[in-house]
Amino acid sequence: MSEKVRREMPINREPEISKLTSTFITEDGYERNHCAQPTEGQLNARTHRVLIDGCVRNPLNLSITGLRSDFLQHEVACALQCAGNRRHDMRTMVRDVQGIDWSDGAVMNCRWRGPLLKDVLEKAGLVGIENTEGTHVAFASFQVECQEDSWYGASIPLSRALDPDKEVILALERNGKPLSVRHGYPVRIITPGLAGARAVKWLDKITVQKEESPNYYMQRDYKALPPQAVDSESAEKYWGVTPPVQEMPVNSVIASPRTGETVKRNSDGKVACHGYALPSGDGGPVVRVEISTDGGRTWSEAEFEHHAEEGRWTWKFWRANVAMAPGKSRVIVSKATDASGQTQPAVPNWNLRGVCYNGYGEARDLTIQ
Ligand SMILES: Nc1nc2c(c(=O)[nH]1)N[C@H]1C(S)=C(S)[C@@H](COP(=O)(O)O)O[C@H]1N2
Ligand SMILES: [Mo]
Repeated sequence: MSEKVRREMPINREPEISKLTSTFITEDGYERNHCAQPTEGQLNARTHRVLIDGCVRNPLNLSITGLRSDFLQHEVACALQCAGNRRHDMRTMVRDVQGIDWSDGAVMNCRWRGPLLKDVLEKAGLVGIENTEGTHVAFASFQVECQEDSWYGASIPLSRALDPDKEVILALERNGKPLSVRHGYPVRIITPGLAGARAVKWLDKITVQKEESPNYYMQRDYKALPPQAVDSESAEKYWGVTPPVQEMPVNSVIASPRTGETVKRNSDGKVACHGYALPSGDGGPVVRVEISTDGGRTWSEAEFEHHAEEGRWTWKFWRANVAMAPGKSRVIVSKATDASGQTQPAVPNWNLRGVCYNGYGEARDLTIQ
């Protein structure tokens, strides 16, 4: 199978799962855009500025050189995933949903580097605002008009932005190199543990404010609506009362074998499987992955591959050899648990936009030989 381009314009693509899980640090990552990508010529690291405004004492107008040289550079390894990752499973396992039909590849595990958002906000100095629940730090990109709004924006609670342990950064580099245009050049937000939608690319402005970002993608998208919202019309009254997706749930996926495959057992009568597992928002790292071949009645524990870059925000790669008798229509499922005790449900609640699907990882319809 080749990589899948989900929508050409704007570009939305995910790598093929075997390629994605062939390296712990992802070079070729998925791309999710609600607008056309800015052109190379449009963005220029020498002239680009990030404005810091809102409830701050000294509004700042920061250059990329300034972001690099006036602040300590912080590196964080984390998974960045679209909240719509695995939407295909919610659509096929539960009920139809609205949104791009992502398989398991709308996630990448990278090293990101740049100043901590906290340090930038402290330089601007907060004023006239209390660090209460509703207080947010909003991110905006005005580079290209989006499909549903004229700009792209998102926000996170101020408390998260100010907490150095949450490692929210203005990323200038990915995997040791300056960002590419497709992943946010010259600067993007990285919010470990949170939905990719909050990691605003081509960042122009950061605003400390008393409410969430008013942007469409914060208010009318990326929300796990209650099951009573079954179509666009019935969803209307729930958008305003449903919180935006922030922390992502614990998850795991079986990268091999894949649904529909014919698998030859090893000489010891076992089937080799492997995949990735992701921690819940702040609950990482993943501490256990279990595999079942009898629909979840009994489980055996998978082994982790260890990597120098692994940490509380990264994915983990797991492997298992499971005993299976030859036969058709066989199923293998995986279940991850993280350090906070969060564990995957067999099937999560359905929601109209198909966000945050974290049912058991599944390989169905296997022929075992
Ligand atoms: N400016 C801007 N930032 C954006 C988006 C966008 O469309 N425009 N998409 C968001 C979404 S929904 C996701 S999942 C991630 C995807 O990041 P990537 O394209 O680098 O994989 O970027 C986020 N930041
Ligand atoms: Mo996304």
